[in-house]
Amino acid sequence: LLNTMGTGNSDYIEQQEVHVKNPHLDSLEEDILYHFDLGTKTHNLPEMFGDIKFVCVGGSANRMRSFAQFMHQELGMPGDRDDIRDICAGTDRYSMYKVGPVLSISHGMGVPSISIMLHELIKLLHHAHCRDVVLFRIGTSGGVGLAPGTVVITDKAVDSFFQPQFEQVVLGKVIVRSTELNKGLAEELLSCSTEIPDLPTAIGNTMCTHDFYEGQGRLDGALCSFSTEEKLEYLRKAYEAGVRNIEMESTVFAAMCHVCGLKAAVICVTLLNRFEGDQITTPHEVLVEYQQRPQLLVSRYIKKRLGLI
Ligand code: R2B
Ligand code: URA
Repeated sequence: LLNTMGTGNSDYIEQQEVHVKNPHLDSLEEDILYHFDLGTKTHNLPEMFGDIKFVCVGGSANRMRSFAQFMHQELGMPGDRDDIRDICAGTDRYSMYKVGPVLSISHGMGVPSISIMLHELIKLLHHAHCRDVVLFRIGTSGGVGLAPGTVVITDKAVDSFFQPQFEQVVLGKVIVRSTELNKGLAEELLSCSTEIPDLPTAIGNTMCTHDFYEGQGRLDGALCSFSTEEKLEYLRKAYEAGVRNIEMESTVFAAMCHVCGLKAAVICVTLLNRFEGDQITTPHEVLVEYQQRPQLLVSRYIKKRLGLI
């Protein structure tokens, strides 16, 4: 890349545009981001979103509102944190909140739900001419051999065969994409975690499945086709392959960010240790506190990057 800014500042050279990888988009006169209730003709996307540097996504709409309110406080933003409005209020598919350079969006559960959101999010960042954006998925997961409440920073996002890839059927054929995440970012997050008291954190592989019950080897679904021994054997194999937690979105998140040149990380707290059980029996207040842990970590990273600490 050429340093066209004429500042001699090497930071500019590293700045990355968001790449959409679709030649057909150029010929669209208008792009309607249907599930966000936003569009290139109805909204001034560069004005609304051009200053975004950090995007945080997570499954639940309420949790992503709480994260936005938390960031409002942490960044010392003016106004009342309770007044932050849902930019996607025109649709109940996803919720979106903007706090200065931070965008917080919900993605629902599972690969199809997050993948629809990511198509529209990546196009939004592209239409808004955002540069140098970092994406985080903050979520919950089942731990594999870790104490409940441990924060796992994903090294590799792997599929149910422990392979670092995401497979998608396109026009009746399987397309395979790499799920490589940014190693430097994971290391930086791990280093931030050591500065926060009482935040047990590990780096490990995250397994992404297409189901919460049988797909994650649970014995407590409406259906179960295997024995307790078979379940434990699978979890042991996962552990040996470096898997430390299981969730339902990481592979497609990593794959889409990788293709589009977005620096990305996955940070999920474990709600239970799957070697010990399947049901989530932890009290509600404890679960709420656990779910704040990835938020604390990402907030610290953002504040450091903004020079606030
Ligand atoms: C973690 O939690 C959800 C299932 O309970 C799912 O979205 C995930 O990845
Ligand atoms: N989310 C998952 O996908 N699995 C768990 O076990 C817990 C949360």
